[in-house]
Amino acid sequence: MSRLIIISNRVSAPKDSNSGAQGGLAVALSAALREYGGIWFGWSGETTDHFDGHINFQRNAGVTSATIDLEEQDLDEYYNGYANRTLWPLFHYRIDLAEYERGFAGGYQRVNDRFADTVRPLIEEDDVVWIQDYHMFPLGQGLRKRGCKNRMGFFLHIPWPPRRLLNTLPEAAELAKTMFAYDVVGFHTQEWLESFQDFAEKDLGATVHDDGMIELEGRKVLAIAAPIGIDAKEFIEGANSPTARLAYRQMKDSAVGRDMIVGVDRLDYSKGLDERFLGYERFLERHPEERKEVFLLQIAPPSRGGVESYQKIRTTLEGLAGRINGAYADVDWVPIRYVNQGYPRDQLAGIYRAARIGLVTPLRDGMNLVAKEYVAAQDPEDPGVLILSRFAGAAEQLKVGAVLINPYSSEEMADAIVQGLRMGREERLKRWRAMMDNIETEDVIWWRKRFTEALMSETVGAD
Ligand code: GDG
Repeated sequence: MSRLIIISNRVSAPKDSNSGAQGGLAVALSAALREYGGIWFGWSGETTDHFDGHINFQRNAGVTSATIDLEEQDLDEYYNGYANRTLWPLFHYRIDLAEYERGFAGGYQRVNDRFADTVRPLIEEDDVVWIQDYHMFPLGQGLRKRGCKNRMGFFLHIPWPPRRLLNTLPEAAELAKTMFAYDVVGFHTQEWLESFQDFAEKDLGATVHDDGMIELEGRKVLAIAAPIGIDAKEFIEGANSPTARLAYRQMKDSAVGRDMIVGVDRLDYSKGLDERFLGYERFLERHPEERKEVFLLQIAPPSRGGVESYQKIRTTLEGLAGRINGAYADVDWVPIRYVNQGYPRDQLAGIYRAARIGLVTPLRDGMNLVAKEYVAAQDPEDPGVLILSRFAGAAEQLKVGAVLINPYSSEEMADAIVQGLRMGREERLKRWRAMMDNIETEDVIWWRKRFTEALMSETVGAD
């Protein structure tokens, strides 16, 4: 069996999986590496004065990781620059926040070349290479230039934006062309896949075939939609663990009979946090009878503090939370508990379970795993209600049971909160069951199998 070489910006070793704010990748990919063997390659998170290509190998819980240090300038231009000030906002439809600087583009290419140079010698003839996310678009091309003939796949964890937005990026065409170095490219949803097909066809002149193959200048890539899931079994177990039970009990006690609404998000403008606060404010304003009957717990561990727009969102949210609490709080009640720190996974599961409503309202999100985790953590006898943005990738799968809303409309959000609070047990059960069917079937194992099987199938392969 082929080994798997996974490459991503950061390597999340399994020992880290129970602490702090975690991206959605760690659990899924460690499991894949345990099954196939191989290496997880990426940036160590450390800087060095002078990049020398030194690789640090480690083995934890059955997973081998190989990491390199990068220079300060790399971080400024590649990570804080092109990845998080150019691509992240653009791919989340925020061209108002996207910064187009040649220095960022240059640094991004340089770091991808550094990755290619250092990982190339680790790749053996039969290995299958699977590259993750927007930090690494050109890496496949870099490896091909260095003679790598292996099967190579790429998975994008964020949306692929509509072509009219993508075309604001000066090097849009070059970036999109890098996708043709791969044998398989994957997106979470049909919508992101179609946006890529559209760009490939209209802007690159590629041909989109009915079987999912896209052909450009003699290169064929299979483009698929493969929505990522959660490790449902593990999460349900976690939600029943002693830690989760304790967290549940403590939340219930501190709620003193009030209904809790919960939001859990990295502090990121794509997650629609200000809009969420505004929607909740509208709810309080329109429904005086509900005040003091509910409260909103927003957990938002800070992320990407080195980027200005992230510092700004923090200030905005503090202002909004202060304003709303100032306007409505009483001696025995605070409408918003706004917390800027992360919690261990099991504790989070208990908190999800204690919430009558899960409020997941991104303005745009590749998938959104919190929506799935909230559902999986619920009490099967008395589940809560998921209110979900129609612009989250997860809406494609969870529309069967979630209350879908447009997060830009505070009125829709306010109405949905009332609907959630008043929803009877029978309807909650029906909706929850429908979502659980999907979450349990299309879980993270299903996702990685769907991708790796496509990558290893006979119909694809390097020429
Ligand atoms: C990207 C895409 C896509 C959050 N706070 C705490 C904590 N978290 C965990 C959640 C969840 C994860 O972080 C966040 O995953 P999301 O999917 O919601 O969002 P991104 O980080 O933006 O991830 C996204 C994902 O990649 C996977 O492809 O779904 O669309 O943007 O698992 O639970 N975890 C702990 N404590 C916290 O306080 N332990």
